[in-house]
Amino acid sequence: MELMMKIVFLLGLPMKVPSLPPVVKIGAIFTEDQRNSSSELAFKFAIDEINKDKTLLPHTVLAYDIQYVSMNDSFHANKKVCHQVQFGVHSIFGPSDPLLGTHIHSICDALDIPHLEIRLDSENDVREFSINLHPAQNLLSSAFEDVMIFLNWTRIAVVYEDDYGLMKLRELVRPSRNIQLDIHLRQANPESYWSVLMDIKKKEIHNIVVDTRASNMHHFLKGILQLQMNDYKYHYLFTSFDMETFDLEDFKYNFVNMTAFRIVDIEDLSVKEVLRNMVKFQSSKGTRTLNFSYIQAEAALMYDSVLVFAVGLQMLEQSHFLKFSNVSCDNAHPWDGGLSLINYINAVEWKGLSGPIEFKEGRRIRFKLDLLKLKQHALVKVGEWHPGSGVNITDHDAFFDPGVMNATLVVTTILETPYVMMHSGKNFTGNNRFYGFCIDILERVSQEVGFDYLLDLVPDRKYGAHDQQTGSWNGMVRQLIQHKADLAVGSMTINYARESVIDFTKPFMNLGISILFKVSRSEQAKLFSFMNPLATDIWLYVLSAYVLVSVVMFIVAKLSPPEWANINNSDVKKDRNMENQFSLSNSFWFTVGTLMQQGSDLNPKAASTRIVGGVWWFFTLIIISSYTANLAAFLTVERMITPIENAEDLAGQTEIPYGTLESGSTMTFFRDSMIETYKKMWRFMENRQPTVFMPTYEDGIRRVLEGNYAFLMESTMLDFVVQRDCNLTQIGGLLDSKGYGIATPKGSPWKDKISLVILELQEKGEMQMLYNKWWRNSGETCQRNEKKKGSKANSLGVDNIGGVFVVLLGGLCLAVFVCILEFWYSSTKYKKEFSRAPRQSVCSEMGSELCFALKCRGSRQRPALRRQCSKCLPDVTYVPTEFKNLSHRSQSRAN
Ligand code: CWD
Repeated sequence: MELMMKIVFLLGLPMKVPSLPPVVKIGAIFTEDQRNSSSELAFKFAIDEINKDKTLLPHTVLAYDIQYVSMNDSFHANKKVCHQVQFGVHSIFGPSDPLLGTHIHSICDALDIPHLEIRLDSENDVREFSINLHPAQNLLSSAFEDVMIFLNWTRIAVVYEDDYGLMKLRELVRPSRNIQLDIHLRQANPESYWSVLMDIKKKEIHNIVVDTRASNMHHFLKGILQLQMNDYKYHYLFTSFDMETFDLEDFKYNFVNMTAFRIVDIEDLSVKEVLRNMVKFQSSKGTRTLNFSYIQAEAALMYDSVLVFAVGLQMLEQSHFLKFSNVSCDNAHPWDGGLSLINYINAVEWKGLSGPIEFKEGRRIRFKLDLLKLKQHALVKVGEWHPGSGVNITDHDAFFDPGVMNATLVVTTILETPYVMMHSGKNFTGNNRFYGFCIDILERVSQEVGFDYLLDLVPDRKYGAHDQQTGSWNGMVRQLIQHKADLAVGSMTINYARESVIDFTKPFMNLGISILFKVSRSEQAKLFSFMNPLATDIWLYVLSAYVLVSVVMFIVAKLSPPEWANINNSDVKKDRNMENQFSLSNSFWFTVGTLMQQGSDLNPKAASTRIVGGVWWFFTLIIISSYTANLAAFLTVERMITPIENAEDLAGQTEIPYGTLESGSTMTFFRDSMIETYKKMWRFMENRQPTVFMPTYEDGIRRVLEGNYAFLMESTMLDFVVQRDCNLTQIGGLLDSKGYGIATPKGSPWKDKISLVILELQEKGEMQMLYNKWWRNSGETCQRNEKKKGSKANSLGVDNIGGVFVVLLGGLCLAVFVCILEFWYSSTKYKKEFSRAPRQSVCSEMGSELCFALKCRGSRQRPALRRQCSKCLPDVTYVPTEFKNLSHRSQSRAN
């Protein structure tokens, strides 16, 4: 039916001859407190407008009857409505009171009289004869929820005034919504606002949803002022659509956050036009409830409801005949024209003072809410909310732009050289007491972002650690969580646990944990420290090379013919008594002489022996020069005895206790680590008595200097102390990697602004300049440390000089090969000379030669060329077996 009406209307096809009575009567119910209110005015003005308009209902005049009822007096309200019904009204308007509205609706429903309402209906059920212009409660709840999601609210207080207020907000506070909210519900009235607000303040809840009567709003606002809950930390979300009508002058300059929706866009030109006419109308009636700049939502809805009724009538006029309403409460007989009228009103699509209007089953499904935020000059529109499309924020800075707030922030800090230090003496007061790297950064940041600050030391002198037993935090983290400070500045490490309860800016410094230890004593000079330049295995290899080369020299020399010289210096062919200078002892003497760079009288003559000599000389050259160079390094470098080299060494021993700063991120790093070595270290630290956790890092350094203690500390600080105290040193590298940041309470509007400045300072190099100022540009730097750092001498091992052994072996192989060639050449030549000599292979000849050399040990006479072995065996000429026969024959021939 409804659809059919719409289609007929749109096509402009009348179903039957249109006709409206010349006077259409309507009734309105207002509560006593609405007498002469803007709503009543808007009602009358709307009727006046419609009656004057010659296009809307040209042949019909609207006549109205207004009745006033007391709040909660449903009996008289019902009686008055019945009276209006008797009078023949075609519809009833109002009241806006939810409870009275329900009673009156039941009469309209029973008599089929259209009921045009402007109240927030907490019921979601369909009401057949009701057209409600107020946005439905479930849609409003979605709007508030979207804003809370946008604002990242996690903990809120809801202040409502009467039970109906709670019913109104029940969608909002219902669990299992899209957001996880910690909600504190508080019912309040003007007498209890103060105590309720005080309670909220004590609980440190900063996000508050306020649902109070418009008439009591000024009491509530007064309470906020009295309790000084009017700074930027607090955010109030009002459910009223009329925040623009309240005096917020006292709140504009304290940066308190106040947010609300409005349903009337007073900047809209058509709204302004209607308002102007309404004000003129009001003047003609002699009342002064409206001004040109705003109108209450209720009045706007009332105006729109009358217009919607008139448009519905107009639509009905084109297709229906509007019957007289001749019903009465007495016989409860419904009006048969009511259904058509309500259907036509339900089909109206209109743009009124309260924005676009469209209904579905009497409920308003189209409207627009403007999101307002209090800024310094006024409440300004910062976004919109539409059913179905959610919140669209057009001015993010209104919520997160701390730059415009010239606020004074409380900054908590902790003393730690060179980050934050303190001047002593009475001349320094307030912020001037503090100086250091972080104070310089804070000063730059405050200038750029535009805030003043008050620096104060954290009472418990701790950075902040989570107590796993009590679940509470201490130190600067606690100050931020409790909103006792707005910023925490110092060497405050960003870590997972902290980031889940507070916010951090981008890091301004990067670091890791390292080990601080006392510089070890110099190593005592040792009797055999001359051995240090070469590793032990190199010494052994040199010794082996010496033996090998000497033996090879001996063998090669024996086999190599040019090494054999005539004893008598006579003709070699005639005198076969030859000698060889490379006996075994001479060979060893030759190699040791060259190894010691002294030489010997022995000079190799054959190519093979010269090759052996050459590679050996090369070998000794490299070994001796490497040894000499490294010896120089060893003599200039002080050798340190370091019992630990890294964290694993620390973990693997129990003699040297080690610890961290108490309640700092270094301690929690070990406590929460999943790495086995660090877990082990934590178990050690936890159980060690007396405690290894130091209350300040100065105590840690003092204990390190006392000896037998390693302090696990942050590398930036470690650099600082090691540069200044030559007795301290860093052991090993970094165990982790992290950064220092400026901490803020969760959701703080300052975080992003400060992060931007930090990034800017880093990119411009100012951060590095500040670092140099506090770390490097001080005369206290320890020089010895610098010198020691790069000058550590190590024994030369196979990795360094192993190649020379390879060259030596290659040379020896070459020498043996050349020796074989020489021997083969000589042997061939001899056989040609003595053609009668029996044929013998080179190998067996070499074997014989070697055998001869070994048997004769010191002999320098050579059998292969058939020299006599007079010295070896004076009576026997040593001849290899193959030559024996020939030798005998030549001897018998000689005899
Ligand atoms: N902090 C720490 O835990 N160890 C250290 O060596 C130093 Cl110098 C400081 C504190 C840490 N920066 C924190 O924020 O907890």
